[in-house]
Amino acid sequence: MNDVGRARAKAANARSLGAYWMPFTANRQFKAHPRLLVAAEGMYYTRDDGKRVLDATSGLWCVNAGHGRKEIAAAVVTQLERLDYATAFQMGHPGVFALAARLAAMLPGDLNHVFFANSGSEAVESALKIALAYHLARGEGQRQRFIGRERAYHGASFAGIAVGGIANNSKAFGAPAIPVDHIIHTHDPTRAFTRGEPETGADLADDLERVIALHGASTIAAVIVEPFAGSAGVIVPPKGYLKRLRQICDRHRLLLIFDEVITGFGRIGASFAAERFGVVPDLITLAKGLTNGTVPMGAVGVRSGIYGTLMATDSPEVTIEFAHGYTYSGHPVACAAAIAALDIYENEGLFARAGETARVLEDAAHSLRGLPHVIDIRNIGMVAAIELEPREGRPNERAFDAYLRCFEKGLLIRTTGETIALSPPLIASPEQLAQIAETIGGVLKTLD
Ligand code: PXG
Repeated sequence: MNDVGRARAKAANARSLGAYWMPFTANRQFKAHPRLLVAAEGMYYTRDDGKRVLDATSGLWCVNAGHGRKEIAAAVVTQLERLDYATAFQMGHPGVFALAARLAAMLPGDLNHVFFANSGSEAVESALKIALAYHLARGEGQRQRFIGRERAYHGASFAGIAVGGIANNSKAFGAPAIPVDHIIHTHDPTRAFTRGEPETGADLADDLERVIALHGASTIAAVIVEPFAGSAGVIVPPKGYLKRLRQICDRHRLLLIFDEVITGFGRIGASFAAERFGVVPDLITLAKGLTNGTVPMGAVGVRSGIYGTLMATDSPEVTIEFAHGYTYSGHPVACAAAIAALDIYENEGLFARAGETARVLEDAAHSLRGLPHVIDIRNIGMVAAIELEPREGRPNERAFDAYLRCFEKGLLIRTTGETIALSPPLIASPEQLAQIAETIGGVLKTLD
């Protein structure tokens, strides 16, 4: 193709890609150098040029059982043909009750009730509202403040960015929509290259006491944390940290919300991180792996005492106890997809398998220590992070270059800031995990 031909092709390309405003994407860069995925099966995507791409990110932390699962597709088709939609308000359908019961049985402790939403963001929003409504129903309506943690991601809603701890996600959107404060994060560069949970640092949880003293416990509704921070670069909690947070919340009667949108459904070798860390939260938010990423769905697991309090009202029976919900809460198709996904997880023992394969991923990731630019490697369960030294004056550029070069070489990774985050499907073979590390290692050697 000559220069004119190339210019024409580029212009046509720009026209056809222009209409779509891509989320959390460098739109100009993408549209100049598009990356398109057209199919997926097992551990691999297929690009529009036919090349296969090994998926080291489970899509976006969601396709835990691997791509193209026929059982889910069949369940979705059957459901669409039988009952395509049923209103969630003042009406039910069998699938949503079955799914709620199934999740309640999986959830730890007495988290026996489930509220449905359509994404992680909506699950977080719903959990925060449940916390406020609960305190109001108990006569403590002055408890309105939420405590998040620095470097947390809790979705893109106004409430989510308020409790979240990533300035880049909130700085364009005005003052926080709800009263919030934040405890310090647990990342400590002096513990670089720690395998799994750091031995020391549980006392970082005591920062919650500082924030409580600042505002007064009686004004605080809940504390929300990701058991380990995902999007902000995989920050693994020190041993005992989450138990200590739980104790402090109990002491001050604050609800504890675990945002398990990433950490749930086997990601760290258990149904939920709560189980793995031996800490029962009051509310738990879920999404992503709930349907193996196939159909959007979010959910909130709720302890019996909270649900019971909101139902124990003197108002007439026809009163709506909790004025919140979505047109697509508990959508029949999402429920069918979720039940099929849970069946796969169970039948294939994928959560236990993830616990085993985690060791292989840990070794593969830490084998990159000593390569150019690598300043830290962290891991937990089927998650690993490789943090790179930033280029001087050009933040995030080196990691993004690594992302682009890996994609050229047929590997999909995720980068967040200076960190490469790996979260492969739980079905990954040891050979595929070795391949992931080998490709990244090769790319790191070529990066300036
Ligand atoms: N909570 C957590 C802990 C999440 O990781 C959400 C809530 C929001 O979920 P929805 O479904 O509304 O997107 C998430 C989402 C990344 C990345 O780069 C992670 C997410 C979203 C976008 C990017 O790691 N997680």
